[in-house]
Amino acid sequence: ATAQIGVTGLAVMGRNLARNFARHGYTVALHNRTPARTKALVEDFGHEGAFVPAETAEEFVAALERPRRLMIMVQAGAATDAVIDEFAALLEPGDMIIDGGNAHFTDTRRREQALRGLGIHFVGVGVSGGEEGALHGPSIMPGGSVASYAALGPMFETISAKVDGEPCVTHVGTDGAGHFVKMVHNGIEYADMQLIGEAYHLLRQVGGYEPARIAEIFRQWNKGRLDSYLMEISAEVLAHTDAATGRPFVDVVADSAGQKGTGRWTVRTALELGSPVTAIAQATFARAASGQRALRAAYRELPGGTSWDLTAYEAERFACLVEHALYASKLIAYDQGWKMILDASAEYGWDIDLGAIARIWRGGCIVRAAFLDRVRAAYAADPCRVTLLTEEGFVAEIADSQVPWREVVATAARHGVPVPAFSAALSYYDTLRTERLPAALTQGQRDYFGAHTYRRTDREGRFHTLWERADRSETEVI
Ligand code: NBP
Repeated sequence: ATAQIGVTGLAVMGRNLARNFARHGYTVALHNRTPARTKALVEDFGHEGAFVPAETAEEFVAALERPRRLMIMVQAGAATDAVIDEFAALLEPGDMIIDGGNAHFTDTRRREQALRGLGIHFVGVGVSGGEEGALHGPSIMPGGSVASYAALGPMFETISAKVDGEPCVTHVGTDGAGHFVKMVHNGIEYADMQLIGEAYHLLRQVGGYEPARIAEIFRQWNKGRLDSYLMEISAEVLAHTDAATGRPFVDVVADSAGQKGTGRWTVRTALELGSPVTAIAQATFARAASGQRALRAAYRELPGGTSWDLTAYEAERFACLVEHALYASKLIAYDQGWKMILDASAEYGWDIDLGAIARIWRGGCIVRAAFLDRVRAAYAADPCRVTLLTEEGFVAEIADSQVPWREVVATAARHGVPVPAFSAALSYYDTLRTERLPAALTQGQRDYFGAHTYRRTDREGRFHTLWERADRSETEVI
C-alpha cells in the first residue's frame, strides 16, 4: 500500500481533485465504476504525479496506506450510499470515508452515525469552486470528527485555495456541518447573483443604459467595496456580444433561470430552522418565477408602473444609488446566511466559527469577495455577534446607504421593475429594526380564531381572550 489518499468517482470533480492531490506530491489511488475513466485519467495526466490505478474495489482499498483515506466523488444521493456500502465492507476501524459530493447534510449525519458504529470516520466535505476550483484550489468545508480532521486537515490545506498565504479550509464542525455550510454558501450565491441581476435590470430599465455600459459600471464597482468574483464575471457576461446576431449576449439568452437544487435545500432547511433568509428565498423563487412561461405570458397583459426618461445626470446619480442598494442588500443576504449557520450550529451542537467561514470563502468559491476579509475581522473581534450589522464599519456604511437603498426600491416600484431580493433585504432590515411589529396583531388573530393564546408585554404567563363573550374577558392559561 503506497497511496496516501484514494479517489473513487473520476468524473470532472473527482478527476480534478485527484490531479490536485497528485500535483502536490501525494500518491493517489484511483477508482471508478467504469474503468475507462480511470484509464483515461492515467493516460492523459499520469505525468502530473504518482497515481495508482485500481480496477476493482478490493485493489483500490489494498492500495491505500492505513488508516485509509478514501474519497468519494460520485453523484450525490443513492449512488453515494451504494458506494459507501460497497467500501465500508472492505474497510477497518480507524479508516476514513470522505464524501466530497454535494450531499444533503441530513444524509451526511445519517451516514456518519451509521459508520461511526463500525469505527469508520465518515467525513462529509463541502467542496466549492466547481471543476476549476477542484484542480487549482477549492474552498474546502470538512465536517466529521476532530480526529479525522487531524489526519485530513494538512492534506486539504495543501490542495485548497490560498488567500494571503492562508488556506481556504477549516474544520467546520462535526458530522454534517461541512455540507450544511456548503449548502448555505450556495444559497448565498443565489442571493448575490439575483441582487446583481436586479442591479443590472434597474440600470437598464430605469437608467436606460445598454449592457456594454453596465459592464463598465460593474467593472468600476468591482474596484471598490463590491469587489467580488460574481461582480467580475457579471461584467464579462454583459460585455459579451453574440457572434451569430451581433447583439448583446444577454439579449439572446432565454430569460428562464435553471437550478440544481441547493438554493431550494437552503430555503427548505431555513423554514425548518425558523431562519428568515428572505433574500435567499426571493432569489430562489425568482428563478422559479422566471421559468413560469404560461403565467408570465398571462401577466404580460396587465398594467405596469409609470416610467419616464432620466437625463444623463439623473441616470448617473441613479447608478450611484444602485451601488448603495446593491451593497446594503448584499450585506443583508450574507448576514441572513451567517445567522442561518448560527441557528443550525446551536440546533446540531456544531459550534461553528463564523469568522473561519468568512476566511475560507475568500478564495476557491463562487462567493469569494473582498468584503469577506472585513467579515472575518468582525467575527474575530466578537465571535458571539448575532449580526454583522452592528460592527462599527458596517454600521457606518448602512447609515450612509440606507436612504439611497430606499430610494432605489421606491423607484423600482414606481417604474414597475421587479426587485424581489433588494426589497426583501430592505424589509428584513426594517423588520429587525422595528420596535413593535404587527406580530402582536397576528397573535391576536390567532387567539381569536384558534385560541392559540398570547403573551403580554406587562406580565408573565400565557393568556386567552374569551372573544365570544360580550365582555371579552381574559383568562390566564396554566
Ligand atoms: P457526477 O455527479 O456527474 O457523477 C458521475 C460519477 O458518479 C461518475 O464517476 C459515475 O461513475 C459515478 N456514479 C454514478 Br452516476 N452512479 C454510481 C454508482 N451507482 N456507483 C458508483 N459510481 C457511480 O460527477 P461530478 O460532476 O464530477 O460531481 C461529483 C460530485 O461532486 C457530485 O456529488 C456533485 O454534486 C459534486 N460537485 C460537483 C461540482 C461540479 O461543478 N460539477 C461542484 C461541486 C460539487 P461512471 O463513470 O461509472 O458513470
